[in-house]
Amino acid sequence: MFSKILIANRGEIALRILRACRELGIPTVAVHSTADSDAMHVRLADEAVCIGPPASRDSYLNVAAILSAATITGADAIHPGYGFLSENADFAETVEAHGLTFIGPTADHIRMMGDKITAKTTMRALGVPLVPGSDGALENLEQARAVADRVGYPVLIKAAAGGGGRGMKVAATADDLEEAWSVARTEARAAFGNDEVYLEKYLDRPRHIELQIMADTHGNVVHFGERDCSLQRRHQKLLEEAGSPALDAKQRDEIGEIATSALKKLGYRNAGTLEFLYQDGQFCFIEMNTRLQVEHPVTEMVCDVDLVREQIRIAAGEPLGYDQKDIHFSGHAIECRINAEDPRTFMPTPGTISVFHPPGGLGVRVDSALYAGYRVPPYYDSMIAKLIVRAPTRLEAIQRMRRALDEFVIEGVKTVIPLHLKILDDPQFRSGDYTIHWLEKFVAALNAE
Ligand code: MV4
Repeated sequence: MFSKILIANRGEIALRILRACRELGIPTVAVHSTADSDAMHVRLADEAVCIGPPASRDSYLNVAAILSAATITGADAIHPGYGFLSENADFAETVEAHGLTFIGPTADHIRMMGDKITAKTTMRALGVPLVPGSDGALENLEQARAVADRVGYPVLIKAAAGGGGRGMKVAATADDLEEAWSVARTEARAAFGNDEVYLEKYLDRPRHIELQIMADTHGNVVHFGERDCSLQRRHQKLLEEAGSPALDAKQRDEIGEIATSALKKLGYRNAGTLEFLYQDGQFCFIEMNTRLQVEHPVTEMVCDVDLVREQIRIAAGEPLGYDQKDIHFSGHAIECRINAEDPRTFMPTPGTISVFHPPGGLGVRVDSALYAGYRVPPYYDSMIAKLIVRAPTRLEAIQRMRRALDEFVIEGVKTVIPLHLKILDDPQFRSGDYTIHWLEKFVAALNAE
């Protein structure tokens, strides 16, 4: 096992990783920018190193400073959390070249999945179902036209280097294809320095369902079921559930079997998430995330597993020690992301937290690095807390979440708590019948009132 872990992140996820390290008896090193000297992760870690000024590129993305911090403190492993350097293959490679362990997949697998075309080609070869579309990169407009004619309009042109909704263009009909093609290529070149694009049939009302995978270095691969992340606004997830209201245990077992056998053949290691669009009972793989995700707690709650602990054990070479039949799904979990934003305009509202009273009680979990008197800096993500509940059924989880949101007192900054309460009271949300477009329409209707 590791003798000391450096946590290359901030906020609630730095705390989350620190807690797993503590329970494993591993000392921790926090790194922080000058804007985060008073941050909770700095206070709670065994050691802390300042790695640069507020801007992320000078601190949390500063590879040389982070490696120096690891060297001077004698850390032997680095956990990247999510965001920042977590899906940077060069960083993973550099960490390992310095004789340290990167707590995550290999640099090669990060790179492979970072290219969305390679990711799809790989998954196709491994038997994972995909959205109908081009077989690899498109060379020219004529090829795009041929594929679009085959799969039928509307179609989407996506950037190979994109992901998370960046670099996508819809062509509703054949008349729109040329325009979509050139705009997508130009934008991809400007945004990513890579103008490779591919084409997919546009699914008009899918759900976003993702599957949590964990693989050790001894060839054992398991899944911890799915999360439904359809409630998003501008590609920012707001509320996630485990399991999906749209799936039953049989469908979960089927997609889980396909995904785990694919990743076993791939020789994948550590945590990973396969993202699917789910429509008309069909799973269509779109992307794979090679990191721990923000919404991992809902999975932890229904599976009673500590995913960060598993990541650390696997990185240290330990076997999982259990297999798929030992993983059981119990009840339903919901996560509400609490952002310091205006609940109508979604404008960030940095400022000083004057009152902080988190909720508690049975089945309630708060992942947050806030405290009363803390100043939310303007330089980073606006998510200040995650409120997670678990209950025997989905409706009980919804009731518990409403109760917990009512108890939650955060003063000094505006938050999206009022919006969450409205979502939880909506009959269509409560029925579980929603798609990736639901939240956008719900917010527009609220703002029209
Ligand atoms: C799609 C799609 C419809 N059809 N692909 C957006 C984020 C990126 N991960 C993939 N995205 C989409 N890909 C096909 N073939 C619709 C979306 C999409 C979306 C997906 C998941 C969650 C929210 C979304 C919001 C708008 C569009």
